Amino acid sequence: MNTFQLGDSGMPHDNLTAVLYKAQDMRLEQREIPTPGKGEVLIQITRVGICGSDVHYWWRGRAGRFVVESPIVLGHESSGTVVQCGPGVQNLKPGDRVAIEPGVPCRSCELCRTGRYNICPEVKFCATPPVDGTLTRYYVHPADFCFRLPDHVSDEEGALLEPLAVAVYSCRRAEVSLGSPVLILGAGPIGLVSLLAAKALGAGPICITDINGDRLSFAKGLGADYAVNVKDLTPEGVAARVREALPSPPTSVIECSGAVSSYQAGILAAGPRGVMVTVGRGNYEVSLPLTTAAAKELDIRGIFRYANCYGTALALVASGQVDLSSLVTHHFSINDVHQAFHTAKDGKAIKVMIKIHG
Ligand code: 572
Ligand code: ZN
Repeated sequence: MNTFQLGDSGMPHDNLTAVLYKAQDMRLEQREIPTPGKGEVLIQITRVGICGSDVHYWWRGRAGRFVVESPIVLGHESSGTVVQCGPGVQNLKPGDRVAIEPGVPCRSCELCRTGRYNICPEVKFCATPPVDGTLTRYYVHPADFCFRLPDHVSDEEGALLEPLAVAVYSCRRAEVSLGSPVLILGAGPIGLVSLLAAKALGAGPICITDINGDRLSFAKGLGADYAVNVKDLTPEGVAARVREALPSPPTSVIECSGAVSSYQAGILAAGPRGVMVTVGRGNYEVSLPLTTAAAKELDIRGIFRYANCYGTALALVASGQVDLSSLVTHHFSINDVHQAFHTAKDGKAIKVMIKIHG
């Protein structure tokens, strides 16, 4: 049954949208409801999670090299219900609930054709300037970047497939595997979903670090074997504590904090022939003990979002191997979007979820 508001034309008319004009200036306003083109679907958005990058754009007007220069709609962790299909859409129909993979590449360059579409130079990613995101009631997206949710997977879980896709990709790139000792640096949302993904892959024992004791307790509750508080520790001190905790040095290190000292600690703690992936973002330039990395033949690998991970993320949730539900600590309606962003910025929440419909 349709729950969206219908105008005289039989189409919905309320398209309340959260538009960021500049740093700390987000306004709720009505926008035209877009029409799906060839291969696209119109989606009634139901849930949008707030990511750290959304908070950066909102509070500072920029994130990394991307700057808010004209009004932009934030939000890239999203799910919704298809309400209209454009010409040629075969895989979806009105009424289907979907998770939205937010990065759409050119599909034709060498990187796209070889499966690394996340680093396609033409990729258009929701809520990365100048591309609008999903904090809106109605949104158009290519149908093949939408993943139909089975009935037992909630819209909230659908939205959380986005950070889980980051974790799936990180675990793949870090070669996390059955019985492998893993170190996760940083117990924010990405560190926590990486923990869940690594556990689902059968890895272990898993050691996680943070400077916040509450986050570490949360991580323990999610199944971390060891939680190390690294506040006031040097990188050498962190590495020593990790090596005391784990029975053998980690073969996979997933850096999710972006702190220089954390990168350094990861290199020092990693086992010989290990892999360290850099998911966290921090300073443009970072000083690293590269000689130590070389001496143990550590592979340091970059991470840029993900490619080909949404299907796996959905399968992990649908099969019950990953339970994301406890990560959402705060809920808000789109009408309270400002309060939602303040809560996300405060740092006490794990994941803030915005309800748009339903
Ligand atoms: O969920 C995807 C995602 N990717 C992030 C950050 C937040 N969420 N990345 C880190 C920052 N880069 S960026 O290129 N940028 C600010 C757009 O430096 C993108 C990937
Ligand atoms: Zn994100």
